[in-house]
Amino acid sequence: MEEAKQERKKRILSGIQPTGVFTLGNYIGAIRNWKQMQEDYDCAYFIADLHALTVRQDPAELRKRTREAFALLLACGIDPEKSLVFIQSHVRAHAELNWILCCNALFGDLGRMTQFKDKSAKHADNINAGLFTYPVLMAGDILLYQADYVPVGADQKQHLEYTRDIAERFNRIYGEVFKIPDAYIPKAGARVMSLADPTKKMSKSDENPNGFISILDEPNVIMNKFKRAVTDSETEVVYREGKDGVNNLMTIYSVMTGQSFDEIEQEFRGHGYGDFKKAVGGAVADELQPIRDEFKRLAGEKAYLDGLFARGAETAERISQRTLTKVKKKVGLILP
Ligand code: ATP
Ligand code: LTN
Repeated sequence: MEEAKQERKKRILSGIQPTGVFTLGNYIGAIRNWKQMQEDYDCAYFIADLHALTVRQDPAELRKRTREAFALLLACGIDPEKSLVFIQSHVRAHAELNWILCCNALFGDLGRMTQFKDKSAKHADNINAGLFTYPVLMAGDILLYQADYVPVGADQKQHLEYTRDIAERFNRIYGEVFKIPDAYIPKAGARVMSLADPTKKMSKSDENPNGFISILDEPNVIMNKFKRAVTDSETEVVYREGKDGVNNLMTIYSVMTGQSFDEIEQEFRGHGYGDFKKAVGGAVADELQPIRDEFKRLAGEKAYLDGLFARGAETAERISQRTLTKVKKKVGLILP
């Protein structure tokens, strides 16, 4: 987020939780686009460690994963010379704005969020207040940076609509403070499905490792997971309603190769699923190879990463304080 470019370029902001090694779903639905957007937008990307606390975490493990997630972003091509990259909890304004927004967030609206319903069913022993107000913290993340676009997968669409609603309500009550952001959801790959159950979203917290490709999986592991991917009892590689497994593989292959579904159908006409799965696995393994190599290299660069944490925090602090100061004035808090 270079100051000089702020007038010309639209702002992008997005975050990812440090809840595990990123999956091919995170990569295709979000990070791959984040990388491409760096050229044309003023981008800010962060590790949402405060959001990760909504689910019980082992403290040492969370610290390790947060570091790892930051390095993974860099390995995926997020360039700290082009984009602002930071850790959410390093920037105080996120937690502060969260409180003020929470006092303007309605219980009924939050109870309707599908992610809250899904996660409370999954973690029935820990339905905490943070899980409930998760979308408010997320809205604050976005609004602090006055983002124009928020690139996310389809599962976050409802949270983006919520962000717009709470921003509009706040602006109506207190006067214009927040820019109203738009979700940026990719046309292809917004919802990559599990390889083990193509009716379910691919998720890094899935207990079955055959359901997801981790972006650090070795090529032979990737090939094996694709070989085992659930499809159907037909043999034709075509994109059609009801062929969830094949549709998912075609989507992945299309994003990896840039080919349309028609072109893919032609390429595999007369071949069985076996050849097709091999081709998808190969294309994914090739795309992920440089990421794995770069991640291994970064693992030895502790001081470099620490330096980036500090630099990112400082810039994010400066940008976020501008909005937070306006908000505090509007709601009637005395500035220190
Ligand atoms: P968890 O399993 O811990 O809930 P997650 O894999 O859903 O995590 P998040 O950190 O919640 O990952 O999401 C990071 C980004 O990746 C978000 O923009 C989200 O929309 C996107 N994303 C997550 N899963 C997929 C998927 N299967 N397909 C496409 N995009 C996805
Ligand atoms: N909830 C998001 C992570 C996230 C985020 C954000 C994404 C937290 N704050 C702000 C975009 C903008 C998720 O992917 N589960």
